[in-house]
Amino acid sequence: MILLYNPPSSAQRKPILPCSLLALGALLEGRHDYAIVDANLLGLPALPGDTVELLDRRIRQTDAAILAVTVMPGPQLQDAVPVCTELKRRHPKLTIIWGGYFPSQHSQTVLKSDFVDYVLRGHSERAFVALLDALADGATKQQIREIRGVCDRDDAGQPQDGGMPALPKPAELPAWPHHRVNIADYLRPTFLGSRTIGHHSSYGCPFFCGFCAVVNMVNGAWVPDEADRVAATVRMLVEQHGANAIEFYDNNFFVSEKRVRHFAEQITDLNISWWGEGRIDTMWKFSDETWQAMADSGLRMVFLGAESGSDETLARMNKGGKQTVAQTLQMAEKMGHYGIVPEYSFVLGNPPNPEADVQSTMAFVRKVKEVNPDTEVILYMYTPVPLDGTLFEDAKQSGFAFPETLDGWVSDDWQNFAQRRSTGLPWLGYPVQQRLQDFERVLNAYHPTSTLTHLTPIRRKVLRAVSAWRYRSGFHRWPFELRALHKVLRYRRPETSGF
Ligand code: B12
Ligand code: SF4
Repeated sequence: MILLYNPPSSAQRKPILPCSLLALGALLEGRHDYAIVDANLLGLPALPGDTVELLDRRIRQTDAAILAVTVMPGPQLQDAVPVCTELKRRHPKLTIIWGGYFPSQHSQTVLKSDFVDYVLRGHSERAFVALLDALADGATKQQIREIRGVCDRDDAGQPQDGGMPALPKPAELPAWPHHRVNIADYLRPTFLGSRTIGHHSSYGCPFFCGFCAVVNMVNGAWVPDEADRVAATVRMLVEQHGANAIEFYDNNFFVSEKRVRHFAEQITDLNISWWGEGRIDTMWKFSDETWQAMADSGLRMVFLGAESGSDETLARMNKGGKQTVAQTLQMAEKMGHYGIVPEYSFVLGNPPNPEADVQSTMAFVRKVKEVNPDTEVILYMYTPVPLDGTLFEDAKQSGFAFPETLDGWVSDDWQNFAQRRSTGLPWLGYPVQQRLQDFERVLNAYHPTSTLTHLTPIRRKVLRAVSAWRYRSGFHRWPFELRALHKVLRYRRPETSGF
C-alpha cells in the first residue's frame, strides 16, 4: 500500500482539491494499491501532532510501505518536516518520497535529512511509477538512479541530483481518479460561486520571468490538455457533483487562444463562473470574438502578472520584453468592457533599489484603479527563487542565501519568507514592508473590490468616505481607524490569498 499525503496547505480556507495527488494517482490506478490522505480535511488547525497520529494510524491499518508527500514551501513544509521525521522514527522501514515545488527546487537540502529516502523533481508522475515499479521489483540502487528525476543519496550519504524528468503531456495522461476523494469535501464558496472546485489543464509556461518558480520546473515548455477533454471534466464536475464554479490552477491557462476559445464555447451552456491565470501581453492579442466567448462562458476574473509600474523593471524581470505598463492600463480598461475582473498581481521591493520600486509601483496602482476601479490588486514582496542569471543574482549579491537545512527552512523567519511576508531580506528594510501594508489598507478601503460580495453599497460608501482623505493626500501612515474598520467590515482580502 502507498499513501499519498497532502499536508495542511492553508490555515484559513476550506480544503482545495489535491490536484497534485490526483495527477499521481491517475497513473497508479490498476497498477499499485494506494490511498489519498488529505490533512486539510482534519478540521483546523491541523498541527503536526494531529497529522502524525492520522498517518501513523493509516500506516498501521493498511500496512503501508511507502509514504509519498507533496510539499509546497510554507505550511506544507512546516508540517512535512516534523511529521516525516517522527514517522521514520516509528516506522524505520517506511520509504518516504517527497515531490512538488519545494523538493524540486531544493532537493539537495531535503536529502541532507536522512528521513526522506527519495526526492522526485518536476512533473514526475511517470518517474514516480517507474520508481514504485523498481522498488516493487527489488531493483538495485544503480537501476533506481537511472530513472530520470529520482534523487537519492550515494553510498557515502551524499545527496545525488537525478535531474528533471521529461514533461508529461497532459493530453496523453489518464483522467484524474476523482472517485478517490469525496468531491463534496472540496466544494467551497468563493466569489465565483457557492460550490467552487479546482482543476488543472496544462503543465508549464513558455516564459522565463526572473522571479518565478515555474521556470526551473519546466524550462519554457508548455503542454496543454485538449480543450474537449478539459470541457468534459468541467461538465462532469458540474453535472455529477453540483459544482457551479471552476478555478483553473494552471500557471498559464491562456497560452493558446484557439484552445481557450474552443473550451469557452463548449461550456457556455453550463452557466457557471470560472477563473484562471494568464499573461497580459498574450491575452492582449486575443480577438474581440474570443473575449466575448470567454465572457459568455462565465469567465469572471483573470489573475494577471502586472508585476510593476515601470517598463525598466518589467524588462529586468524578463517579462518577455513585450509587456508594457501602457498595455497593463489598457488591458484593465478592456476587461472592464467585457465585465471580467482583472486580478493584477505586482511583485514589489525588487533589488537593487526596492524603495524606488515600491514607490513607483504604488503610484501606478492608483492609475490602474482610475481606469478600472474593479481591478483586484495583489501586492507581493519579491521572494527569490533559485534561478541563475536573473534577479536572484542581485539578491545573492545583497547577501541573500537560502537555508542549508530543513530545520532552517521551518524557522519562523523562513516560513514568512516562503509565504512572501518576509521582513528580513537583506535589501528590504522593514519600513518598506510597512509602507506597503499601509498603502494596501488605504487602497482597499477606498476601492473595495467587487469580489467582496459581503459588502453592501452602504458599507462601501462608509469605507470610501473614511479613507478618502488618506487616499487623496497620499498619507497612508498609521491607519489605525482603518484597521478598526477592517475588524468590523472585513474589507481586505485575506493576507494569504492568491498563489
Ligand atoms: C492550488 C495551489 C495552492 C493551494 C493549495 C494546494 C494544495 N496542495 O493543497 C493554496 C491556495 C492553499 C496554495 C497556497 C500557497 N501556495 Co500554492 N499553488 C497552487 C497552484 C496554483 C496549483 C497547485 C496544483 O495543484 N497544481 C497541479 C498539479 C497537477 O501540479 P503540481 O502541484 O506541480 O504537481 C506535480 C509536480 O509538482 C509533482 N508533484 C507534486 N507533488 C508530488 C509528490 C510526489 C510524491 C511526487 C512524486 C511528485 C509530486 O508531480 C505532480 C504532477 O505532475 C500552484 C501553481 C501550479 N500551477 O502548480 C501554486 C504554487 C505551488 N504555490 C506557491 C506558493 C508560493 C504558495 C504559498 C506559499 C503562497 C503564499 N502566499 O502563502 C501558499 C502556501 C503553501 C502552503 N500552504 O504550504 C508557488 C510555489 C513557488 C515556489 N517558490 O516553490 C506556486 C508554484 C505558485 C507560483 N507560481 O508561484 N497554493
Ligand atoms: S508568465 Fe507567469 S507562470 Fe510564466 S514564467 Fe512568468 S510568472 Fe511564471
